[in-house]
Amino acid sequence: MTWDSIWINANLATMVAGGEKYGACRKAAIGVERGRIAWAGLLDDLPEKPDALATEVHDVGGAWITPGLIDCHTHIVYGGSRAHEFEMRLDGATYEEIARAGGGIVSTVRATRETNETEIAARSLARLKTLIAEGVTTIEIKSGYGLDVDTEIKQLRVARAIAEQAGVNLRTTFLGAHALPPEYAGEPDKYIAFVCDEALPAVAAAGLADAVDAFCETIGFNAAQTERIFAAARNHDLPVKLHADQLSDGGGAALAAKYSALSADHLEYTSKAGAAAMAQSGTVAVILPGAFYFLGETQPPPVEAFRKHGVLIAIATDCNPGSSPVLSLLLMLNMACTLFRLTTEEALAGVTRNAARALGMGDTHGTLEVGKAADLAIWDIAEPADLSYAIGGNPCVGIVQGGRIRDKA
Ligand code: DI6
Ligand code: FE
Repeated sequence: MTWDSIWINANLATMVAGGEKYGACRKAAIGVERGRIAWAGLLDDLPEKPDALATEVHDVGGAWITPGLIDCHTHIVYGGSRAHEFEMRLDGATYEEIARAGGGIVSTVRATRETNETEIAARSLARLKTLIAEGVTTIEIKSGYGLDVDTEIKQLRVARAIAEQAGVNLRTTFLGAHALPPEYAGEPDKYIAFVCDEALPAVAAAGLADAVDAFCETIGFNAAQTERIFAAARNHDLPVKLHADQLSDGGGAALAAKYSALSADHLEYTSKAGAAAMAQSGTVAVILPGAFYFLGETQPPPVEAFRKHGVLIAIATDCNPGSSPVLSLLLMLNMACTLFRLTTEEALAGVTRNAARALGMGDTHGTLEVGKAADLAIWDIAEPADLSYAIGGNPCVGIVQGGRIRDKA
C-alpha cells in the first residue's frame, strides 16, 4: 500500500454528521492518494507504520485538521472602492446625497466597467489571497457589477483566472439581475428581458457560469422578474440561487424553493412557511452575518425555524464593497454565533459540509471522508470551538489543496 502522503498526530474535525460533535477523531491520521482522502481514522488503527504506508509523512504535533473552508457567497471581483461613501455616511451625509455624489451600487458598476481587466484581477486576487490565508480552499464568486454583456463576462473571466492562479476550487455565479443599470432606469422589465435573452445566453455559451442568482428585493427585482430569470436559467440547465428576504419578506425563500434552488441567501425576513418550503426542496440557507452587521440590521434570520424544519445552514462572507467589505471567513463564524446564536459546531458545518451543499459540491467536498477531495486546513488550536470563539488572529498553520501542501498565500 502506498499513499502519496499521510498526516499523523492530528485531531480531525471530520464534520461528518450524526456521530461525535464536529465528527471529531482525536489522535488520528489522514492518508491522501491522488488528491483524494484515502484513509481517515485513529492513529492506532493504521494498518501499518506511517512510513510504510505513504511516501511523505507529516507530523502535525497535535494540531487540528478540518476540511478546507468554503466561502459559498462572495462578490470579490469588482472595481473601485466604497470607503469614501462609508466616510461620507459617518460624516452625516444622507443616502440621497451619497447617490447624488455618484455613490451606491452604481458607483461600483461604473468602476467595474471602467477598470481594465488586469487591474481588476490584481485587486481581486489580493482579496482572494486574504481569504485563502484563513484556510479557504473553495470559493464562489458572483458577477453582478457589470450589468452589460462585456463587463459581466469580464468579471467571470477574472474570477476564473484568479482562482486558477491561486489554485483554489471555484464556482462562478451569474448575477446579472443584481441591480438596474442606469441605461435601463425606469425599465426593469426591459432589463430583465436583456438579462434572459442576451446576457445569460452569452455567459452560458462562454461556459463561464455554474449557477444563476438574482437579488429579489424591493430595491432589487420583484418575484415575477426573478421567476423569469429562473426560467431562463432552467433553459440553460443551470441551477439557481437567490438573494432572498434580506431587507423585507418578499417570499424569496419560497420562490427559491419552488425552483429547487441550491441555496437562498441572507433570509433575515424569511417566514416560517419560507423555511418549511426550503426544507422540502433541500435548499440550503446561506446566512451572511457580515452584511447584517455592516448595515446595522436588527432582525436576525429565523435560525430556530431552519433547525426545526431541518434546513441546512451555511455561512459566507458576502464579500462586496457596499454591504459587506469582509475578508475574514473566520470572523463570520464568530458573528454567526454572537449575532445569530448558532452553535460553534453549526458554525463550522456552515463553512464546510453545508457550504459544499450550497454549491452542489456535497458529494466531493466539505467533510473529511474517504473518497472526498484532500482539501485540508490545519489549525494551531486546542479545540474546534476556538475557530468561532476568537476575533482576529489567524490560527491556520497549513493548507492542503487537492492533496498538495500549498504555500501560504
Ligand atoms: N445584497 C446586498 O446587500 C448588496 N447586494 C446584494 O445583493 C449590496 C451590493 C452593493 O451595495 O454593492
Ligand atoms: Fe451577496
